Amino acid sequence: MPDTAITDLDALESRISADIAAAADLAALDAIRVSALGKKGEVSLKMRELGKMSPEERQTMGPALNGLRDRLNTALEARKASLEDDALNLALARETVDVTRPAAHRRPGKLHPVSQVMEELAVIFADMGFKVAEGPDVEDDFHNFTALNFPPDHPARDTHDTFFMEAADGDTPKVLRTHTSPVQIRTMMSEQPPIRIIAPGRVYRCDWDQTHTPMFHQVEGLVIDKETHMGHLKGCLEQFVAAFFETSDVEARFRPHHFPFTEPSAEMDVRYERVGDAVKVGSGDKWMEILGCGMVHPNVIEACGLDPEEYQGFAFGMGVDRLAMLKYGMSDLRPFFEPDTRWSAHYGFSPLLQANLATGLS
Ligand code: 2U9
Repeated sequence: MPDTAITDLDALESRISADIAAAADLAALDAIRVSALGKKGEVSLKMRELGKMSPEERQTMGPALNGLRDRLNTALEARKASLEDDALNLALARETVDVTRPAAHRRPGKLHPVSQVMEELAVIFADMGFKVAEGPDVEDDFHNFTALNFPPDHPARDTHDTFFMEAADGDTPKVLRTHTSPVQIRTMMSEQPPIRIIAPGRVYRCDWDQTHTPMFHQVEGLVIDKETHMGHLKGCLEQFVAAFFETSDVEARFRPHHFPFTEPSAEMDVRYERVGDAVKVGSGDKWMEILGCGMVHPNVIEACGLDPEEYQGFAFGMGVDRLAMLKYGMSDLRPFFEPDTRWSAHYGFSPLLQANLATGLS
């Protein structure tokens, strides 16, 4: 009798082991565990019969059944670990990232018009040999005012225009830069001419109404060399306007003006007409002020440690927000500084298209 019973157990073990090996997934494997070792499983039922056996039978069948249960548990654990490995490998294979795939165009972000115009300006001036220079937003009085030939009582230093910062103990008082000109001062003090730079960036003035925001964007330019004159300034700025407004007929006029840091100083107007919301430069009967400029004041050259008898130069400055509004037909400045995604979807630019002079700026 025990011999037949042992043969039955061998057959049972072979069948269940084969089922375990063939289990396709964790759910199927668990079903096999329950049908073999669960409360009413085949092996459990056989163990329950031990109580009805004679002591001799029990002596053979007890260890045989215990051994069978242990081996099945081991086989179940091993198969479970292997199925979990397979599932993980499958997930990892599915989740691989193909870095060569083009970006999905479902909801691409947009480049802000100010960033777009900044890039266009960098491309245009790089073509004329200018480098981009940057400096801190928090400046000291010397770099923001004194070195730029602002007299001590100049109205621009007034608290109404300038954000003054509280100085830390023992530190020199600081201001939020009111223009990017301190970047050019720093460059002149640290580099030898010839210098050709543009300084794009944020500037701050205590002014807040329909056409002014307390932070706005400027690009200024500076050329310092021997024998630089107004003809260079005029040629450079006319070439810039032609490239920026993508036209070959720029008609410019220079009106005398005053800045502390340039002498002589001028404002540059260009002939234009309105076409829809945007402006067309080169035709029409209106004049539009585009930028300020001039020959760098000898006092500024001297304040930076250079000899004004040996070096001269020209400089210019313009508001980037206004340039963006003119070129891309935006009549309101306020949305520039608001997180409205409908506005940026409409007026924004593709971040994947780089401005360049060969195939077009925008
Ligand atoms: C150095 C020497 C000279 C920078 C210049 C202007 C003229 C100018 C305004 C335009 C509109 C600022 O954004 S705006 O309000 N700027 O008209 N800026 S010349 O002259 C410099 C700068 C640095 C060392």
